[in-house]
Amino acid sequence: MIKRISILMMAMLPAMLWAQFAPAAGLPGSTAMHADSSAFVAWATGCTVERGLQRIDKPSLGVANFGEEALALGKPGGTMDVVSLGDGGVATLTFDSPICNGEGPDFAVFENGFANAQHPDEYFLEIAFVEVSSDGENFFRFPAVSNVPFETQLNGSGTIVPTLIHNFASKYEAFYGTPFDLDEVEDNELLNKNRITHVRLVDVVGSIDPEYATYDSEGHIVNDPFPTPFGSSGFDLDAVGVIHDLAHNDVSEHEKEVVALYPNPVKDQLNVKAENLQLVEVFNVVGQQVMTSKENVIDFGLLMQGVYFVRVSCGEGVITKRIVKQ
Ligand SMILES: [Ca+2]
Ligand SMILES: [Ca+2]
Ligand SMILES: [Ca+2]
Repeated sequence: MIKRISILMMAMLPAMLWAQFAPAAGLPGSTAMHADSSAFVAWATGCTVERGLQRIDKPSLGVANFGEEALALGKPGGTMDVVSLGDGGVATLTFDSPICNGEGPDFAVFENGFANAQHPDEYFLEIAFVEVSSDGENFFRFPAVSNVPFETQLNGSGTIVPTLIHNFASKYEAFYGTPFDLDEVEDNELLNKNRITHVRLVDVVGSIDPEYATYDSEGHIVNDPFPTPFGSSGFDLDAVGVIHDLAHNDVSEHEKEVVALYPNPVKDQLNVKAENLQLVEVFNVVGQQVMTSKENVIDFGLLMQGVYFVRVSCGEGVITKRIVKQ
C-alpha cells in the first residue's frame, strides 16, 4: 500500500512542479466570471488613463489612442468597448462605494481577449498588473506570476495558455472577468483592505529585451505580445466589476470580531484585545471623555456605575463598543 502511494506521488510530481493556474473560461476549475454573474454588485464609475507608447522602443509612433476612458465604466461591452493603454500605460479606476475584503474574490477585471482559431486552448491576451489603494497615493500590487517561457519573444499576434498566468488582468476572453482576492495582497499599514478606493492597471510591456522588459513577482520577464505598433496597443480595458463593497457589506461586523472588550459588564479591570492597539478612549453617556489609555487593561474601578462607550483605535481602524460598569 505504501509503495503504491509513493508511485502515485512520483507520477504526480511533474504536475506539482509545473504550477498550473486556473484554465480558460468554460473549463473545469476556471475562475472566470461572466459579466452577467449576480456576484457583481457595482461597476467602476471613474477612470483616468495615462497612455503608453504604441511601441516603447519607437517613440516616434506616438501613444496608443484607441477608445476613451468612459468605455471602462459600467458593465463590459466587449471587443470595441475598451480603452487601450499602450506599452506600460496605466488606468486608475474609482468607485461609488469603496471595495472591501469579503469572502473570496472582491473584484474582477475585464479585457477583450479572444481564442486562437488554430489552437483553441490558446488566447490572444494583453495582460496588465493589478494594484489597489485605499488613499489614492499608495498603491500595492497583486503578486502576479507568468510561467510563459521568455526565451523567444511572443510576436504581436502571439497567444497564451491561461493556465500559465496568475493574478494578471486579463487571463480570460471578452465578457469573462479575472477575479482578484484582496487577501492575496501583502498586508501593509498604508493599505486598508476594507476601504479600497482605487484599482490601478499597469500594462505589461511584454518585450523580452531587458531594456524594456517588465518582471513578475518572482523576478521573471513577462513575455506578452510585442510589438503591437497600432492605436489599440497594449492592455484593452473593458470594465472592472465589484463583488464586495461597503454599500453591500457590513464590515463593522467583521471589525467587531478583531476587537474584544471583556468582561462586560465590568467591575474593575476591562481587558482590551486588539491588533496594533494605538489608543483606548472611554466616554460616558453624555459623550464626555472620562479616560484615555494605551494599555491592554483599563481600570474601571473608580468609575461610577452605568453605561460607557469605549473607543478603540487599532490596526483595523476605530471601533466603538458599549460597556456596562457594575
Ligand atoms: Ca476577499
Ligand atoms: Ca490591445
Ligand atoms: Ca467597456
